[in-house]
Amino acid sequence: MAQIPPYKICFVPKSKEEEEEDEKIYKTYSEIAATTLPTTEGWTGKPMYQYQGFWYNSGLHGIGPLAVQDHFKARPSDILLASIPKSGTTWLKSLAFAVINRKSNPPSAQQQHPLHIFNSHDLVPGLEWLLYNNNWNGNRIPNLDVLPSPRLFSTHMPYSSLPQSVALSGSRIIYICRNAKDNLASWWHFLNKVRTDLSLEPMKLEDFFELFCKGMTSYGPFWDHVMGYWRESLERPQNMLFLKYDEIVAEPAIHLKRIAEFMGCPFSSMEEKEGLVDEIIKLCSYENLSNLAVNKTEKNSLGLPNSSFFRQGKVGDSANYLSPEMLEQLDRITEQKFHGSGLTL
Ligand code: PAP
Repeated sequence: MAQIPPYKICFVPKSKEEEEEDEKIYKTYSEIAATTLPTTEGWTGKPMYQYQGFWYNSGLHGIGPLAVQDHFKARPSDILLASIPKSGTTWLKSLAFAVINRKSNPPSAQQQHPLHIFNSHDLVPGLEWLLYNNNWNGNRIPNLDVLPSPRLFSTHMPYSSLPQSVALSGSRIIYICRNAKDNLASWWHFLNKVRTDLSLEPMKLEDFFELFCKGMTSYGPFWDHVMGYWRESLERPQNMLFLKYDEIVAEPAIHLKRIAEFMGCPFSSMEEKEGLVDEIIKLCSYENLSNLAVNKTEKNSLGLPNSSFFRQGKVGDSANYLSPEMLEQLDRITEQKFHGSGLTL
């Protein structure tokens, strides 16, 4: 039987008055979203709304982003794993969790390791789509004070929409991104899996491609999302580590060590000699995680099968689906959008 994910302690019982207050808060956000924000048809069958320049899927994330802005208070020791979906979030969460908890949960623990018991999304909870997501949390604002430091969270929200306390507290952010072509292909497969589960017709690649290029997919525009974090990583490198999926695939050990150092727990030479870096890479590898029972058979709190976060885990797979013209168009847009920024993907 599935175990209870650790983050659930944030939903401690509240008094009737507190519950009513939370309900009121979420009702206000729902009214704001329904009456003042631009909306369009979303791929889950529920509307998407545009908030501060980015699109959110109400069917999946509810009005979580609005609640995060007002209610999440970052601690200086917090570490936030940020990404636009389908950029390697599941992988980054596994790596970061395994690194920071390696003393209490050595990767050699095998079946006892939390990554064998939970999908990484349950170990590093998403702020807006899990903790503050009214679609499933029963309109309760979570109490994140009960979590011990350093707290690990994730978010898909754009940098410009994060609550001010993230920058003011000096908390750290690790951002992962992926080239637009593989990101798009991964998204398209994922959303059609979700649509099939919801008994909706699959979306044609051509239609999704058009939406992606217009920036009208969840958390899009893709390029603005990446650029927001890129700029911040240049401004505040001590607080923001900017990673690329394709580079981690090519040289996992180098990037794992960068992650550990950035998180404030670098590998000692003894740990390196003992092979800990390689052990963590192996534990978090696509091959290992995708074959674990928890990721093959169980669902996450939103009801999505954990298996939907694993498909291929390869670089360049988009070429098997997108036409040469589509690939070229994405390259062209990427070049235009990133021109002069120093960023290439
Ligand atoms: P999310 O933002 O919805 O959590 P995310 O984890 O960012 O999704 O992206 C899923 C992609 O990461 C999938 O890519 P694909 O569709 O091109 O195959 C998934 O296979 C890949 N992925 C998941 N886990 C790993 C891993 N351990 N190593 C490498 N890639 C992985």
